[in-house]
Amino acid sequence: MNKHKAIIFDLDGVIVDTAKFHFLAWKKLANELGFDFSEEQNEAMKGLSRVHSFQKLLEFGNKEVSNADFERHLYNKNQDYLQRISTMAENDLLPGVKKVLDFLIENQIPFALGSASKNARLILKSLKIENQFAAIVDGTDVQKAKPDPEVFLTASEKLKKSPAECIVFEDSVAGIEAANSAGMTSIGIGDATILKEADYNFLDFTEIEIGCLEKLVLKK
Ligand code: B16
Ligand code: MG
Repeated sequence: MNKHKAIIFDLDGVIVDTAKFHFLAWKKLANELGFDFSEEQNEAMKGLSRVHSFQKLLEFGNKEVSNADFERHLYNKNQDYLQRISTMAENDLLPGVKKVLDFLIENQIPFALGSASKNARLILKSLKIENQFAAIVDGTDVQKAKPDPEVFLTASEKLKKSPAECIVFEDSVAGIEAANSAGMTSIGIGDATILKEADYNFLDFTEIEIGCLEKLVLKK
């Protein structure tokens, strides 16, 4: 039996700093619709699906749009976002991520992606790491978005690990809630005062010592 647990990585805000581009694209759309959108409001949208994010944005702005406009704005927002990330390459991995991935590969510790993004595979390709994942579960694979645990439970099934054997790295409140309700170990990447429901917190991957990671992934 394998002596290691498995890791599930969120994508946006954990592996790569696309969270800031989502924010800028939503802010541009909010401004076009006649209201502003703050970084604080953005925290509540992180990790949510594209559709849920736009519904939340409209709530913040106290706006309603027709179904046709809803689809049109979503399409345009995604085009804007894709334009912003079009130059993404290998060196855009967030600091410390490569060191952690290399350690997992060297030690044959399985890892998967558990992201709400429908652009996840494209982004992993740009970063040239898509072949390193034992499983990829993204916004195109699930019915229920975070904070529902479906994305992480599907990843654990693909990894052939029980939820208790999975450790999730997440930067969003919705994602930490999803990991916790899946019965997994949750690790918050970012502001610990925001991700206060996480089992462990780190500002970023440079803060994670390999020795500490070794202990976390070893089955008791
Ligand atoms: P897309 P993650 C999430 O990715 C983002 O955190 C969230 O802000 C975004 O709305 C969602 O993906 C959908 O992204 O528009 O690319 O399908 O953090 O779960 O990797
Ligand atoms: Mg994220």
